Amino acid sequence: MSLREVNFDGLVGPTHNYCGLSPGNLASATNADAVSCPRAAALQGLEKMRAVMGLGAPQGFLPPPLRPAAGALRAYGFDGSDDVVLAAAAGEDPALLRAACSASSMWTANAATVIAAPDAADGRTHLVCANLASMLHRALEAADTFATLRRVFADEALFAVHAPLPHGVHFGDEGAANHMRLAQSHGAPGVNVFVHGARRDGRFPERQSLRASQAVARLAGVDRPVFALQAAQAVEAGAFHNDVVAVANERVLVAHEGAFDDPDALVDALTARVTGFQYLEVGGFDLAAAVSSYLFNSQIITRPDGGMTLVAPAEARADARVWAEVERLLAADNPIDQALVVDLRESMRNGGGPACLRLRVPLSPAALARVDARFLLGEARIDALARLVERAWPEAIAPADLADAALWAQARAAHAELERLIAGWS
Ligand code: SUG
Repeated sequence: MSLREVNFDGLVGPTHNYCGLSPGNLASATNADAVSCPRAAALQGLEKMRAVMGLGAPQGFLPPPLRPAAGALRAYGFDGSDDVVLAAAAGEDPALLRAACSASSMWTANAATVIAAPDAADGRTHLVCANLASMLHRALEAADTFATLRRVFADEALFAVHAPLPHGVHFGDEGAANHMRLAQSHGAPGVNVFVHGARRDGRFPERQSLRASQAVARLAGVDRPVFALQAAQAVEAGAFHNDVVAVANERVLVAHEGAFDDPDALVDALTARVTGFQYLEVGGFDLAAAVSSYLFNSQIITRPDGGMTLVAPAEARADARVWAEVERLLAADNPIDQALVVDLRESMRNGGGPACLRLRVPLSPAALARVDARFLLGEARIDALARLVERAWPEAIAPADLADAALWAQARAAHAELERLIAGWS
């Protein structure tokens, strides 16, 4: 089957802010209470989409849900108009208000786990919406993301969009950030690797549970899924998702030597099942540098000429030891022969690099033709989104602004304008 990988990036929403909401995510904790720049954040994301598109990869996007999520707060007993609800939450439960203001849906690697059609029992592309149960602000995303995915992938003959797993306290699921598809090429049948945590009493929560990964594999009917435990020291170093320490593309897996609890077992399983499998282990720097540089959160894009480009965050380029390892990789005998550096500083300061910002969906030409075309991008649409962001997104937000009705009104207006723009593309 001929499949192309389409990247669906999250458009950064107008309320992007730094509230330190994610324990175990060191960037989020370090930048707690800093002033954010939503306009710059969204523009940086759009330029990254443009850069990836420039490599010949089809690009889509997922729009942000309306934030603050006044509607979600009603379930907790707040009543009245949206502004009354938000003002009451600001007074009575400021942490809940902050969660309801988060723009964290931008990190679409956590929107769902995607199982490619050739790997699913019924031959459809499966998207299992993540419940993101371990963090309140992220759990609030799940219902909106489910609705968005159903909108974009509406054709049930080709797509199966699954609801978030219920009872997330037992089935914590963080989506594609903990899933890797290894295959000789995008179109070949793949081996699906699900990386998970465990209850190991460390300092930080282990956000992906094995049971959730097993459930996702069952829902899509994955043949012989591989389950791999994250190394405890990786979680303790701040690898709250596997995509902070490992990245795969087609037959290549690039990982820090400290990423997995049992790397040999994983490499043996993949060597046995993926034609031409190459494990590119990186060990020239420690896990702390892996987490601060986010090298492994690079995207690896297969170009039309068959070579692969590493789309790396500027923070990786800025670390001499890390970049020396990149140069070694580029020079070595493997398909990655080019690096492209992108500036995602605003997202990075909340722990979200290039790969966090995109959901990969491998699609046949027939399936791509059935994706809602309003969510597929070309240069002109990126330009139009950038113009809207320049006009309507706040320039800066300090955490105290999240309780300001003027910001809520600006965010609502920006969201409405975005929806109008998208509607005009139909
Ligand atoms: O879930 N940060 C996100 C970052 C997600 C990155 N995704 C991947 N690794 N795929 C998180 O921790 C910070 C929000 C705040 O602190 O305001 C946040 O949610």
